[in-house]
Amino acid sequence: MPAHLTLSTGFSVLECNGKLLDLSPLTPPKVMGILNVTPDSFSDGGLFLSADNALQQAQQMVQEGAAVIDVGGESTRPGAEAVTEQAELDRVIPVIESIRENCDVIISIDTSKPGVMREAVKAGAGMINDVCALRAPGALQAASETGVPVCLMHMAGEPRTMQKNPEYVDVVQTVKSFLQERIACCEAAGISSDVLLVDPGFGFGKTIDHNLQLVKNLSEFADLGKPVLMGVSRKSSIGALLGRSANERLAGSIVMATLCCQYGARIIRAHDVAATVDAVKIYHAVTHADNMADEAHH
Ligand code: YH5
Repeated sequence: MPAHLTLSTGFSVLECNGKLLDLSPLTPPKVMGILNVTPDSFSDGGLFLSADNALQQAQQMVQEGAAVIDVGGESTRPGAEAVTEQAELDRVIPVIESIRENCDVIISIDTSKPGVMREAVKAGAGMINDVCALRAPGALQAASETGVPVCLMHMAGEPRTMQKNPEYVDVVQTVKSFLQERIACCEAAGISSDVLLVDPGFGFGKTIDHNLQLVKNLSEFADLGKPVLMGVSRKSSIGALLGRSANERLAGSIVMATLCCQYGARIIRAHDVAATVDAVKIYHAVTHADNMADEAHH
């Protein structure tokens, strides 16, 4: 049996602000659909139209099988500039309220700011996805007060500069130790051990080779005893390996996501929800194929 099935079956169902997220190994990995609400995602730029467009995108992703919608108002792409708390609130809060009113889905807030965490959960978010792993001043306290599950992601440096010259002696051990330390900080801050998720942060201060090592050794992160979330969708390492631009990376992203599942990921963060849901279903069917089934039917 693969290690991730024998070692990490402890977690199963997460309570996300009134909605349940079943992560038990008896069900396929879940897909988290990406919903960017940054001005550059919309040609018109108007806030009202943005909220409307965002709801339509969310509804589409829910129809395609997303279990979670990850709403982000601060671009964390390599090279991106920071945004003020008020600007981020203005972008994400109307979108979260609208999704909560219109869709039966768990909403994740992609933020590092304590004020945004608080307001987003009040507005209906059921999970916090923080690429800074609650390192911002006040973030541990804010997340603790909300009580919702938190995804702790590893990032070396900050988005503006993180891809300059990433270096590690051992990327897997460095990232694993970092996540272990953040888990300890969360527990010390009163965050329940069983609401934490971990993510090695594919593409965040890592070279292509670093990213490949993280995928190949993902079961090490599952060994932390928390559900593993992984985001590889359309990322530049996939582009570089294939020589493909962002809109040509679907097949590469799907294979990479499937491998992440094989190595123990329980949630896949993706732009292309329908194709990713197909992948996790096929992964699950093969993984749970019953060798005795033919005989039983005779
Ligand atoms: C993640 O992995 N990623 S934002 C560059 C791209 C394509 C996509 C150059 N938030 C993650 O999606 N949260 C982001 O093409 C995340 N894990 C978690 N937990 C970056 C992104 C992207 C960047």
